[in-house]
Amino acid sequence: MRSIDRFANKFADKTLDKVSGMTRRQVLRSSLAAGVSAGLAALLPGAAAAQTSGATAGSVRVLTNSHWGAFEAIVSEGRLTGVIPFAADTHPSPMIQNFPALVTDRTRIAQPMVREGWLRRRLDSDRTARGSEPFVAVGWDEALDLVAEELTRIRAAYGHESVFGGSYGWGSAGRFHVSDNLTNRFLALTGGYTGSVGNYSYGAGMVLLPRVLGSNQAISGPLTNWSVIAEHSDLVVLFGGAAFKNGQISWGGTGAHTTEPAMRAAHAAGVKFVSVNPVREDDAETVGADWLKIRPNTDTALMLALCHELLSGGKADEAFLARCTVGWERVKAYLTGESDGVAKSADWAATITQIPAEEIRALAARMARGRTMIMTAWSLQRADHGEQPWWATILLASVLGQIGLPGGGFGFSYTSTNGVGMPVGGHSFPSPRRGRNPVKRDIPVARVADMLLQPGETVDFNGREVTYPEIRYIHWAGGNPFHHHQDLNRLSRAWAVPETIVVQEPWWTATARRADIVLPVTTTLERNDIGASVRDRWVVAMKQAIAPVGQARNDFDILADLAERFDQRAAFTEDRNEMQWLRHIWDRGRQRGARSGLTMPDFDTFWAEGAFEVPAGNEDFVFLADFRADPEGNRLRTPSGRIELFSETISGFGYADCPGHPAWLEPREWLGAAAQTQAAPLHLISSHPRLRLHSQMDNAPLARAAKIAGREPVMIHPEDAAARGIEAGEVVEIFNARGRLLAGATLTERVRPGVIVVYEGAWLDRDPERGLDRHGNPNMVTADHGTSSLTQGCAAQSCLVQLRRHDGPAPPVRAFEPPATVRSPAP
Ligand SMILES: Nc1nc2c(c(=O)[nH]1)N[C@H]1C(S)=C(S)[C@@H](COP(=O)(O)OP(=O)(O)OC[C@H]3O[C@@H](n4cnc5c(=O)[nH]c(N)nc54)[C@H](O)[C@@H]3O)O[C@H]1N2
Ligand SMILES: Nc1nc2c(c(=O)[nH]1)N[C@H]1C(S)=C(S)[C@@H](COP(=O)(O)OP(=O)(O)OC[C@H]3O[C@@H](n4cnc5c(=O)[nH]c(N)nc54)[C@H](O)[C@@H]3O)O[C@H]1N2
Ligand SMILES: [Mo]
Repeated sequence: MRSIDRFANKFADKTLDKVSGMTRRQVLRSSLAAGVSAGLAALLPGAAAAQTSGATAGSVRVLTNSHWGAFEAIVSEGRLTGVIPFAADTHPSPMIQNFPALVTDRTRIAQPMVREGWLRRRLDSDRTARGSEPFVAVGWDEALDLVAEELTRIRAAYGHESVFGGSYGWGSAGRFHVSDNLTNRFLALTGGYTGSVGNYSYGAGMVLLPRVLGSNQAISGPLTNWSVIAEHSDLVVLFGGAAFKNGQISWGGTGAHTTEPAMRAAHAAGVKFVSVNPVREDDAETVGADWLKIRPNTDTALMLALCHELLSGGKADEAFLARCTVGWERVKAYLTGESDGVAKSADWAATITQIPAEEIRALAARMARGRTMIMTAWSLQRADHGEQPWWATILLASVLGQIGLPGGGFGFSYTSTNGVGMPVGGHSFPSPRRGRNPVKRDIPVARVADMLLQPGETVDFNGREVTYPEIRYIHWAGGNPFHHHQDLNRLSRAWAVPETIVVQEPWWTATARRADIVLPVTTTLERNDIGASVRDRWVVAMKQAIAPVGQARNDFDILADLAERFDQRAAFTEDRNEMQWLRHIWDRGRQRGARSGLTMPDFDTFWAEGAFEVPAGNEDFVFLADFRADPEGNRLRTPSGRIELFSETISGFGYADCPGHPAWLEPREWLGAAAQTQAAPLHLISSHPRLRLHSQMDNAPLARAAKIAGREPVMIHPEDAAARGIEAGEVVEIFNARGRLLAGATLTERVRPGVIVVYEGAWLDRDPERGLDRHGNPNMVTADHGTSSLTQGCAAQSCLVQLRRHDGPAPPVRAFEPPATVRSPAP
């Protein structure tokens, strides 16, 4: 590897030095002293190996990348024995230490498998037995023949749209082995499929923002840099922050973790933080944030009241509003109550948010006093009417009038994923194309169960209507819907609809267990790839470290063999093997880079060196500065060319659940709904997990060590626990009309009374008779409906439940026990 000095210099990110006034080394030392970083150790020669078990004489180190961070895999006699964080990463995620146990865990799928009932009886098999029947191990040729036969039969009988290839999910890092792209590519080449659009992360936001701001730059960046925030912001108001836990991860690969050091540096530079959150995240404490413990799902009311306070106090920036926005007069009439008879005052919002009116007034005054940056998390829009808190964020920033000024304005991703607000520029690498899909029938991604259960029905979506096709075949690769989708009892009913379900997976996840044909896939350590993310400055040569485990194969090779059965191999592979694809991807990325003035080495040099550091981009970048300076010359791509506080387009759709301007609309489920809270008096928040990525790595040591009584922890306020006679460490049951789950109680004053938190992603261990998950997946109780007719996003965060102690012996958890396999189908 490279020497410490070279790294210290290279990673001497001017940003941090400028804001902290410290040298790079001091920054590293101080964060280490604060106990947050193992990174400095990794920069010191020898120290890295010493702190990592498994490095022995004769072992080799192989650099690779992952969603959790880049690392060197230590390989000894063909086995992965340890992991060393990438030397340039000062804040590596502890999760990378999971890999040695994870790749050979007993939950790996050893070879292709077919559900016994399906193999024996095909169409007459009991489809509700998916997930409980044993599997029959088969050879690769037999498995792929079965897949090809089924696809052909079903397409011939019901048409190509009866094949669902929506296949949503995070898969693994790397530009080449992108499982859902490759699946779509195969299905498109062989006739087409019903696909999906959008995502679960910010499905409501990504449909709304193009109409309000003309693009999704406020999510995907570039956003105002942290260095600018550190220098110019007086105050950062975090709606749904700060959660360093989420900054551990970035889709596509993470060379260096920057969120936490950037926020710490801003704090050190004197920026003040306010965290509006039903949960006191300890990371907010790290940056000294004041905590406003808002009632869940009520941020829109708070934001409207802040606007009302600014307006009534003469602090609304009328000049900015007139020059850069449209619709202010209509919104003003709504804020004052002229249009609906209700003034959106601090007193009004206090009863909704349960934040005292004087605190709301004080916050409004504080925001107007200096330069204020508003950061709103993705989680806020993963709720009923999820577009409203985002639109209200833009309204509030517009009323403050600091959009486009250094350190002012807003942004949506700062605390939701790594690398946001860091100067990165000039590089992007293609993946194999999905190809042209002859079937033009995409559903909003989070409406998958509706589609399966309601074929022929029509749903509103972003000004058009989507009619659900009748699905007979599902092909899923790189996602785990039996973790990620809402109301898993309902999804179980929907999952019994298709005739055949094929899943490509490395591990026996809940979804793999519920397939008819299971095709085992390699992990990133068992193949070659290029790790790159637009949010990260490191492009990493991800070199194969170990041989495929069991009979696992790459998604690419599986799908190429399937394509061959349709005479499409050459079209699928473009006559390239893995390394030829990597060379092609690199060359294309290099050409793109050249167009934006970036000089990159040739592929062989990159591969030999192991990593390429993209130079820092413009570190003084301020989001919407050009637009503010000249709104006419730099029009936004909205109908008016300005920020649409009122949208004629959205208003024209006539959706009752999404009017033409930001508005407070009661969620279907929230703590202010007296009729509901009798049976379900607690609001369940299912945030993203600290010790895993969704369901990935739940089967690994870190997450498993954090279980309570073998189950996913639930955070409960001591008052709520006492009222139910619950003590720490006990097994509790969380339930509502949709379903139930068992979890392990932790008592903490970090949650607001009336709120409980269960992280998403525990591997499902469902008892079908009782509609109960024994292990603690919160999607057993979340509601499965769209955010609104406009956006149809995932609304998991609007969920009321009840809680009680589980009396008597708790059932054992079998989530990590592979399903039974039988040798051959019984006669
Ligand atoms: N209640 C609740 N539910 C939520 C959320 C929430 O906040 N609350 N958040 C939602 C959000 S934002 C998201 S993004 C989703 C995430 O949902 P998913 O993306 O479905 O979650 P993962 O667990 O990352 O699933 C990825 C799967 O891909 C597999 N995999 C990894 N690498 C490969 C590969 O190379 N090939 C193949 N074939 N498979 C591979 C992994 O083993 C894993 O099973 O969850 C959503 N669900
Ligand atoms: N470690 C880890 N990091 C991840 C992921 C992971 O699975 N694990 N997943 C990645 C993905 S796919 C995504 S989409 C992002 C998700 O990023 P986010 O959506 O931002 O993450 P969450 O953890 O769901 O929620 C963030 C914060 O919002 C708060 N919150 C919830 N409801 C409300 C509310 O009504 N009002 C207010 N004010 N706050 C609320 C929660 O308490 C939490 O502190 O994270 C990414 N990063
Ligand atoms: Mo996400």
